[in-house]
Amino acid sequence: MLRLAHLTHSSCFMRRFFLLVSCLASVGAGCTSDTPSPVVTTPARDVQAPVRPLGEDDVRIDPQSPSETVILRESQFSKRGFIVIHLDEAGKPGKILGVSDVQSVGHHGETWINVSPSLQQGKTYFATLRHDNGDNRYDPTKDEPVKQGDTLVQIPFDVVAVRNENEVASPATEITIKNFAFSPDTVTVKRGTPIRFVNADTMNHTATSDKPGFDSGMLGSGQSFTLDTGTLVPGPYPYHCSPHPDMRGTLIIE
Ligand SMILES: [Cu+2]
Repeated sequence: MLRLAHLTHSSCFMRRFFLLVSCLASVGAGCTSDTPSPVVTTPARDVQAPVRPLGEDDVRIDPQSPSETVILRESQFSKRGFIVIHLDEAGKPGKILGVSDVQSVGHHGETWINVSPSLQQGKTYFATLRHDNGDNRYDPTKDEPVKQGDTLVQIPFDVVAVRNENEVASPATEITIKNFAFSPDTVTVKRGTPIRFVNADTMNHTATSDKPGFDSGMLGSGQSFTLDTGTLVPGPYPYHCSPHPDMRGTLIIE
């Protein structure tokens, strides 16, 4: 009897203890001691970092891959302006590597900015903003740097490994060469997705980009060539077969 009473008391104490813990765990969720709320366990992987709200003049940039193109996730302008990409110099925006086209007022989705020299893995860069003086041309002596209060808007970003896990995991996309044609003749892939050209014809063919980009070399019947698109700047790549220039296709790297 005594032992049972002790147990009951003890489990009551434990219940209160867990209630307290669950209250502490859900601070901000409106838990009070009067209304015990169910304990909800959220797997850590589902917890997402809070997204910084976009300011009225602002850009959002994910970590970038080493390449000649900075891909901004989104941006916003209260006046027409430019996005400027800088080298990091002692923790501040330094030498300019690239400038966007003039950006209209309002919100913009993905924006690409070519930079030179290209982004290097392990380095930090900055994006800053300028408001255009009205001539639609970037001129650092005339276009005012954008500030928030007294502080310059400057967004740092890192350059990380060439590919993330998802890109490594993505299977090769296959393009078949048959009856003097590329099939499918237009393919869009994320940069980093391998493209495999398979010559299923009896003739020799190539897959050769019109502008500098890629060239399979001559592929005999049954041979294949795998293109590493991680080395290509995003954009459209019209291509052809060298011996049969009427054979045409387009590869679009996102
Ligand atoms: Cu051909």
